[in-house]
Amino acid sequence: MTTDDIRYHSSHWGTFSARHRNGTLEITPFAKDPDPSPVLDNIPAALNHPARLSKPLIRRGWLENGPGPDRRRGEDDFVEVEWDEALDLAAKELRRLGAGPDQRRDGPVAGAHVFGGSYGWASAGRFHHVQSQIHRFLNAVFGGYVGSVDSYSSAAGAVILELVWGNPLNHPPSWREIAEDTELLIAFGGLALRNHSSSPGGTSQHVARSTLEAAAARGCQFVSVSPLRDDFADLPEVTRLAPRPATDVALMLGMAWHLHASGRVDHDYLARYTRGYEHFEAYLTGKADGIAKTPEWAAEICDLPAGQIVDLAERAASKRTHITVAYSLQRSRYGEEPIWMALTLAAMLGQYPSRGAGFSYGLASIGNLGKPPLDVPLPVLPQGRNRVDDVIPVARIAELLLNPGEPYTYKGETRHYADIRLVYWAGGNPFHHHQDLEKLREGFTRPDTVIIHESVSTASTRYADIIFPATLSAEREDIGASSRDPFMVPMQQLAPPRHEARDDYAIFTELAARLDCKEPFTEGRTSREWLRHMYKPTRRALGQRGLPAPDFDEFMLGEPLELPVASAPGHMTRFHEDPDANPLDTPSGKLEIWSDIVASSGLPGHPAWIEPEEWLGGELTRIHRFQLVANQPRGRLHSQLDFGATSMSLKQDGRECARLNPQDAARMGIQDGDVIRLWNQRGATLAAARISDDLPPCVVQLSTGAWYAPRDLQGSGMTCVNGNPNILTSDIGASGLSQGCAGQLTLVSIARWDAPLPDAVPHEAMLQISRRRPREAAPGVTPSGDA
Ligand SMILES: Nc1nc2c(c(=O)[nH]1)N[C@H]1C(S)=C(S)[C@@H](COP(=O)(O)OP(=O)(O)OC[C@H]3O[C@@H](n4cnc5c(=O)[nH]c(N)nc54)[C@H](O)[C@@H]3O)O[C@H]1N2
Ligand SMILES: Nc1nc2c(c(=O)[nH]1)N[C@H]1C(S)=C(S)[C@@H](COP(=O)(O)OP(=O)(O)OC[C@H]3O[C@@H](n4cnc5c(=O)[nH]c(N)nc54)[C@H](O)[C@@H]3O)O[C@H]1N2
Ligand SMILES: [Mo]
Repeated sequence: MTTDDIRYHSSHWGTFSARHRNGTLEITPFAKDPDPSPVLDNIPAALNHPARLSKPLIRRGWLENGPGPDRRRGEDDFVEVEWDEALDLAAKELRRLGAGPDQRRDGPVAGAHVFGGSYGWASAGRFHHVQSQIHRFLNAVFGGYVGSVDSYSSAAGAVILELVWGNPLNHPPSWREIAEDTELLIAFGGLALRNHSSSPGGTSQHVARSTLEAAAARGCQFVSVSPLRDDFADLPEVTRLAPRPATDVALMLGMAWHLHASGRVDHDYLARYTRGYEHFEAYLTGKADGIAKTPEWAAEICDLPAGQIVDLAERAASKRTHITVAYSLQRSRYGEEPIWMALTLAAMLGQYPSRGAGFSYGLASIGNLGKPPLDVPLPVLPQGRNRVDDVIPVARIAELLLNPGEPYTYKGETRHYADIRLVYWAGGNPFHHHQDLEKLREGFTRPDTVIIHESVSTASTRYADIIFPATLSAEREDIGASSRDPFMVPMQQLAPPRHEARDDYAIFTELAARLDCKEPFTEGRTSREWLRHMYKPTRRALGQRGLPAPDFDEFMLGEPLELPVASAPGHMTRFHEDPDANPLDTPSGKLEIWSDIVASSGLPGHPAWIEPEEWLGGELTRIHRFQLVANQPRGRLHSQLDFGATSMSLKQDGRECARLNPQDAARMGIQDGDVIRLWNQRGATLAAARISDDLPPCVVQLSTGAWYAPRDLQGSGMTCVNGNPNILTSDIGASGLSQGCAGQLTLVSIARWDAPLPDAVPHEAMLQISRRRPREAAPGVTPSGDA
């Protein structure tokens, strides 16, 4: 590549161009992006970072003793081996577990003992998207795998909405309506611009800021309901309410009671479009349980003045109001309830059929959701057929590994956990994303073998037996596109693969060949041939619409290509026009304020306030008095590129920072910059204190994403020295209905750390890697790196 050679690429947090200058990669955000994300600046450090994995690694205990459950997994060192040896050993193990061409016939499926749910965000790019790759591979060689459903992003919310509203993806919000028509936007969980930075598959235009500014200029008012001030942009006309975390349902019930008591409920709307309001009304008024959900009742729970609750209800009733709920509210115990209650509140207001009014889910969380859908198909890599009819709700991973055969409930059914012998993970970081990491550690001792593909030595690689070093997206070419983003990006290769890293596709191809399954996996195509093939449907559709439709080679050498968007009215609009002709995809075809399925799952059949175990109004505050908010990090996407410039600039000595309120800090003698210990019954973590008025007393915020580095510290027990909050969070399901991730909120204690301070563990020191001694080499294999 010459110094002036500018190339395009895409990431989940933005489209960009890049060129090499003076030995570094210089990144320029896409010119048509009005508000690029600072997270882009994490990319340059990644290419040559010492945390990059350079050769395949095998865990010593596995290499010496073979597969099997092993408590040393996570403690052991790793031996560097040559590619051929690693691939041979992996293929031999996959074969032992049943992989091979026989799995393509009918009959029992070996994949029933393979967990391939492999949750994670991977990278942008339609072909190298490694979740698609791993599923295709496991289908090809094992006939299938135990998968996962829902996501850590949205599980309780997705499950409840599917039952009472229809699939939320069919009812996307619209930035345009907010810019043009909304008069009052009430955002539960706020609408954090930092979160808008990322959308799965990539985003070429960050539009939240300009949309909110346009709405504000038109006179739209905003209410941000959130414990953090910076969960909403600094605009005029923002009312900020900070109820106790996890009490939004009570707040909404107080508003609903006021609407009821003041005759502001739109009964015509309820009769025409909804089902079961009478059950809810009996609960609201106390006819059912003797407790009227008055603003005063709500005020006690939320710790907000009742007058503010009444005022919010009045404002909502007198303006064209849009209620949006962030995903964060459902990543919580009984996380179904705030989502369902917000939908119910919007229905009671009855303005839903008006443009810009009504309800939306996730507008604050995934920026592309509010953009119009595309009018052409995008390139897709087919995943093949999974013959194993067994999935876990994604956040049950530790339970799955610990409790084979045990029952659990999901969506009103009882199911049983599979017996997993092989865990194969690529494109995710479970020791980032899961809760109660000490429990997950225990779970990972159980399988016979754990295989991971990674480009860097994340915490999860430490719990593997075989680690294959993968390329970064920047080291390969691909097509970047996402279903609601208007640009398709030629992802041009920015750098050659580092060390011996290989593309996931190349790794799977080599394994498939050793298992006599190469043809079904590759269909005879190279990566480039796949890209060319996958590009065809999009090109054809562009041509049919008379739009510019460059051929594949032209596209790959060109600039991001603008795609047409669909203008047909959304399903909710059609439903409101004629609910009988265009019913919702719910059991009754209506918006369900009462759901028989929910009622049969052990939860109330209508939205309700259910006291969680860990909240600031509960008993447990006698032991742990702070509410930890473990939200998404400002400076990176999850744990990805945590060593990058933006992410590192927000740390102190390589350690994550936690924010707390000045009153709390003063009482505990904590100064800005002191290291604090946060702990509870599950574990402890160290973080650097940042004292801030942006959050209320008794709330502490520590975002996710610091690389988990547990140390058994004297007097503190198992302690993450890097500041990962998931050693503290609980992995209990949101409820027996959804079993969703409830990791957002946890009760913790806090104190200044006065003992000798252990250093944070640098990213490149997560694994203990040994060069192999010559006598250890397998027969016929040349030992590596022992010169
Ligand atoms: N307490 C708490 N926990 C949470 C959350 C919370 O709010 N609170 N949020 C949850 C949410 S919403 C989510 S989505 C999850 C996110 O959890 P994850 O999606 O697991 O997190 P990432 O850090 O994005 O992990 C992606 C991994 O894939 C690797 N990778 C990227 N590209 C490639 C590739 O091409 N090939 C291979 N082989 N590997 C690749 C990266 O290096 C990285 O390690 O975390 C969840 N965890
Ligand atoms: N920069 C950046 N952006 C991201 C991501 C990232 O890792 N980094 N991750 C992306 C992903 S995968 C997802 S799923 C989305 C997630 O999107 P969200 O789930 O919406 O994001 P969070 O930051 O976890 O939470 C948003 C805010 O909700 C508030 N909150 C927490 N609990 C409560 C509560 O009980 N009541 C109220 N009213 N507010 C509460 C917190 O103050 C928090 O800052 O973000 C995406 N965007
Ligand atoms: Mo997410």
